[in-house]
Formats: sequence, C-alpha cells, structure tokens
Amino acid sequence: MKSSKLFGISAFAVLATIISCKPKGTETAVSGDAAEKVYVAPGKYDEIYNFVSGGFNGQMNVYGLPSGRLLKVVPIFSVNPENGYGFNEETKPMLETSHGFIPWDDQHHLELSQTNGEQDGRWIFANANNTPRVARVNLKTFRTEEIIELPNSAGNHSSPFITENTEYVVAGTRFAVPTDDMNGDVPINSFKQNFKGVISFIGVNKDSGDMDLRFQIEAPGVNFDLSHAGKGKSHGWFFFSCYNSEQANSLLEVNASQNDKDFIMAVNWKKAEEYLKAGKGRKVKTQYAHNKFDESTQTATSKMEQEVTVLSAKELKDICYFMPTPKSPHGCDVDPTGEYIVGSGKLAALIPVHSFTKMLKAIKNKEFAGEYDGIPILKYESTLYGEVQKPGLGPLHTEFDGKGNAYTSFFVSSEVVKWDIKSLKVLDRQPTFYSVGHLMVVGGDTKKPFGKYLVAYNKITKDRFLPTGPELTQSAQLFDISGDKMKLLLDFPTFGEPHYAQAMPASLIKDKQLKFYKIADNKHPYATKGEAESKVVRQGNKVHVYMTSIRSHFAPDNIEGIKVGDEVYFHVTNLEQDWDVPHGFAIKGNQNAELLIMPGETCTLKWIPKKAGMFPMYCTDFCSALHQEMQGYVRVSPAGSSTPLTYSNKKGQFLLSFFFIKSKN
Ligand code: CUK
Ligand code: CUA
Repeated sequence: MKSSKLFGISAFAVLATIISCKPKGTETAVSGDAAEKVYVAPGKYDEIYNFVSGGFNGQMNVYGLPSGRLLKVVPIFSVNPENGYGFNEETKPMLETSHGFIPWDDQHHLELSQTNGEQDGRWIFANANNTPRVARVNLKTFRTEEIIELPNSAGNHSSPFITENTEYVVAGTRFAVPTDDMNGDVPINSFKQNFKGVISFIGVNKDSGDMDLRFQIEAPGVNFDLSHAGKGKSHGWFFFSCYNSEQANSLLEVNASQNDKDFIMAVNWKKAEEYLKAGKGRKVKTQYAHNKFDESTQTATSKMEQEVTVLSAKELKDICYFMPTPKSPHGCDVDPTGEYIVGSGKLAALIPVHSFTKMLKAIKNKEFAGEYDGIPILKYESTLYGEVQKPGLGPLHTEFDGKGNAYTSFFVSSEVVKWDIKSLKVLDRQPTFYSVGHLMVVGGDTKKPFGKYLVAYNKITKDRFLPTGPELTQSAQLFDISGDKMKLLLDFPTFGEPHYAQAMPASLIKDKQLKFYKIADNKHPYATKGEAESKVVRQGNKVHVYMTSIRSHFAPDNIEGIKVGDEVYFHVTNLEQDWDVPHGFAIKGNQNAELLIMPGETCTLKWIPKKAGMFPMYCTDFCSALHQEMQGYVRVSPAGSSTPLTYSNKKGQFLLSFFFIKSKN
C-alpha cells in the first residue's frame, strides 16, 4: 500500500492512504448500499454456492454468497469427529495411501465438473498437496466419494484442473523427484540427472464419475505450480506454469529466482492420447491407493493399484512445449475463449499474455529458442500476445468475467486489478485487506463465467476481525463486479487457509440434493432394516451389534455379556425416512469419534472396552423432544466371566442371544 505512487493507484485510494496512517479501508472502500447487497433476509436463500479450499485442514468449506454464511464443512483429506469421517469403519478406507492411513492433508485447489466448458453441478474435485491425491466430492450428497493417490509425484500443487468435458482431471507435481521405478536413494545434488516433474491425467467416467489414472507424462525436473486446461479452440491442450527452471535443490528463494523467465508448459494431451494408444508409454511398477465409497453399501474400499503408463516428453518430441514466461510464474489461467493464456510471475513487474493461435503457428514454423532438457522452447515473442504493463506487485492468479475483462490478484501490493484482455489496459484496482492469494469470479475459469461477484481470499487479516490469540482468522472479501468499478461488499472469515475456490449459481444443484437414503436400497452388509431384526451376535471375541435408531430410542438399548478383550462393532442403522433427521451414536470411552448416521444409512463404530463396568451410550444429535431419552447401557464384564450375552429390544424384554457363533480359531 505504501508504494501506491508506483502503480498509479487511483486518486481515491491515494487519498484513503493519506488520510489514515494505517490503511483502514472499509469505511472508505465500502459504499452505502453494500449492506443491502449482501443482506439475505431470514428464510431466503443465497444466490451462490461458494466452495472454498481449507488449506492445511484438508477440508472444503461451503459458503453462501452474497451473505458469506458458512453452510457446511466437508471433510475430504481429514478425519472429522463431527460425523465420524475417517473414524468409522465405513470411511476409514478413504484415507488409505501407499504410506498407510493418513488422516490429514493440505488442500489447495477445487474444481467443479464441466460439460462443454460450463459448470454442470455434478462433482467437485480437490487436491491433496502433501501426499499426492485427488478426490471427488458428490454435489448431491456433499460427500467425498473417491480418492486416488498419484504415484511418481510429490507436492500435488497444480491440481486438480479439468478439461472442458471433465474428460480428465489433471495434476502436476510441484517437487521434482526420482520416479517410483528409479532408486530414490540418490544424492540430492544429483537433481539434474535423476529428478523428474511428472504430470498425471486422471480419466473420469462420464456417468459414474469414477476416476482412473489413465497416463502420466514425464517432463523435466522443474516445479510445476499451477495449470488450466485449454477450452474452445484450445481444447486438447493443457497449460502448466513452472518455476525453478534453474533446477536448484537448495535455498530456492535465491537459487530458483535467477532466471528472468521460467516457463508455461503447453501439453498437447490429444497427441499424448494417440501415443498412449500406439503403445508408446513405459509401464512403471509402483503402488498407489484408489479408494471408493459405494453409495449402495455405504462403505468405502481401498485398492492398491500396481502400475501406471508413463509417456516421456523428451522422447515424444511433440507433446510438450515450453513458453518462456517471466518470472517464477504461479497462476496459469486461460480466458473463456481459450485464446489467451495468462501467466502470473510472482517476481515479474508485468503480466504476460500468450496467444494460443500464435503458439500453434510458432510450433508449426519451428520458432524455437533452443531446448530445455530435450523439450522445445518457443520464442517469447512468437507466443506472446502482449504484456500488461505496471499492473501491481506480485501477481498470483487471474480469473475472467466473460465480458472481456480479467482480474488479477497481487499479493505484495495487496490488491485486485481489473484489466482489459484485448487492450491489456488496467481499468480498475481495489485494495484487499490484506495480501490476497487466490481470487475467484463465479464460474471464472469456465467458458461462461457468471461474472457478478469476485471473491478475494486473503492471507493476512490483522485489525479486520476480533483477535483470537496468536493466530488470527483468514478471510474472504466479496466484490461486486457488475459495474465498471469493483465494489467491496463484505468481509467474512474462513476456515483453515483458503487457497483456490469455486462458485456457481445455487439453482444448479439446490433442488437436486439427496434428502435421505432409501432404507430399501441399503445394501450395507450389517444393515438392520427394522427394529424386530435388531440383534447382538458374538463371533469369538468379535461382537456385532445390529442396532437401529429412530426417534427416540435405540434397539437394542441394553446389552450385557460384553467382556474385556472383546471387539465390539456397533452397526447402527438410522430407520428415519425423512430429510435432515440424522441420529448420533457414542459410548463412554470410545476412542474414535461419534457416528452421525443419515436417514436410511448404516454406520459402524468399533469399540474396544478396556475395563469392566457400566458404559452408557447415547444419541449425540438433538433429534426430538425426547432426544435426551435416546440412550442405553452396555455392561462389560471381566475377561473370562460367564455373564450371558443378552440384549433388550423395544418392548423392554431381555433376550438371550441365540446368535452365538463359535470363533473360527
Ligand atoms: S496457491 Cu497453493 S500456495 Cu496460490 Cu493455488 Cu496458495
Ligand atoms: Cu437421536 Cu438424538
């Protein structure tokens, strides 16, 4: 903010800076009708769903816009005690990887599925940065349905971006590493010989959404940072920004900031598909987990895949091309027409815009400026459409409004800048509070942006919200971009660290939500479809409790004959057949989490009692006036004791368990 004169900030903003020694902003930046524009009256719905990445909490947060109201937190790469995700037996397999169970990750980018380059409201994809994975969340249930791990990768950052018909979810690796079929136990300073940057093309089944790792491309060892698919005329191509073309392996802050230009790598994936068909790939033996949640059994399974096909960019000369791009580019964004490819160089004092048409011509005419590790480098002038001059400091990301305008976030100068794609002229700039990372226009990376709102996701908020100890909330700022000038409307706090986000008109999915699971369709192997069927079954030291829940009791609600050393599985089926009537389940001392069981669903809590005694269990979700009555007891006897296995059904009778099955051992 201090360096405003450098960037030609409007007189208005300069004035605001002079008046206040500390940039206060809100009073000056927010116009009188802002409150009216974000006010959603009680009983009214928001206009937009905003899906915001949770960063290091591994979750996705769903907000309504323009109100900024938090609607839901969806666990993806995280365990969630609120609903048992990652803790109950059904969902534990979702977090399996080749490194074992991982209850956490760093979630940066979200991408909504598209048909013909427009949002279709079916799924949203999410990346895990640390242990490379891509997830698919179903937008009918707001549940994570599938997670696939990515081999030959590390730091899955330029991910998960999709092609215009969701043919592929694409993921580029941030850390170059030796591929899984090489010995990774090599000196770090052998980077240039041994380290590769691999990008993954994950196929998506049109109907089911099921993902499969179709192929990978092995590219030089640079750091792929972000990417976006071509669209329209550039459909069939994918663009990846990369930094560290210096191939430094230490003190990157200095050593990876030497070159004036790094690259955007253009990938001809249609061509790559041809090579794949022609059998040009090398089969790499590796291991990666593929986890799927089956809605009919309501249970996830984890499968370890063993092989992936890798195409070499170096050998297959015409699938990858480097476009020089100043300097350490971060965002890599393609405008709605597919013609303009915008690179945002973190250390660049301008924004380069490449032309897809010029790029094709340059490839055809071999306008090369040499090679980089076997990959042709196109001449900067040959692909460049033009540069936005003096836009701001530290450009990161660009989105589009579909009306010929681009919006770029500037981390260092802490602002959002609107510019004209054709003329490359800066049209407007607004300060953010403070240090914006990603920004998002509703539908802003599709062929048809909705274009009414822009949200800036800020890294620093000191002095904006009530303080909360050493760590302050991060935030989002909503702008109205319907007019010539952007107007700040609202600040709202966010969960975790927000990176990229997506948003779409609520009308796309609002009336397509699953209201409950049909009990008749429940194929869970331990489902109990009526109270009369509730029972307790001992198999050696394993005890399976087939339990039902309905307002306001469990069946059975008293169990005796559990012994120390038993493994008890509570398979609780929620018999309700109505919208938004979950029941909870918890038992004293259970070391995992509660269950939160949706109507018609079955969930399993594993419980290993450690000592003899009386263990109350109860429903954790206030489900009816008699919710507090929804409780029961489990009596635990010492190991080897002779307490018979009995349980009570609804009528209060105690039944001796006739389901004693001898342990196979
Ligand atoms: S990002 Cu991951 S460092 Cu700019 Cu997409 Cu925040
Ligand atoms: Cu069921 Cu409270």
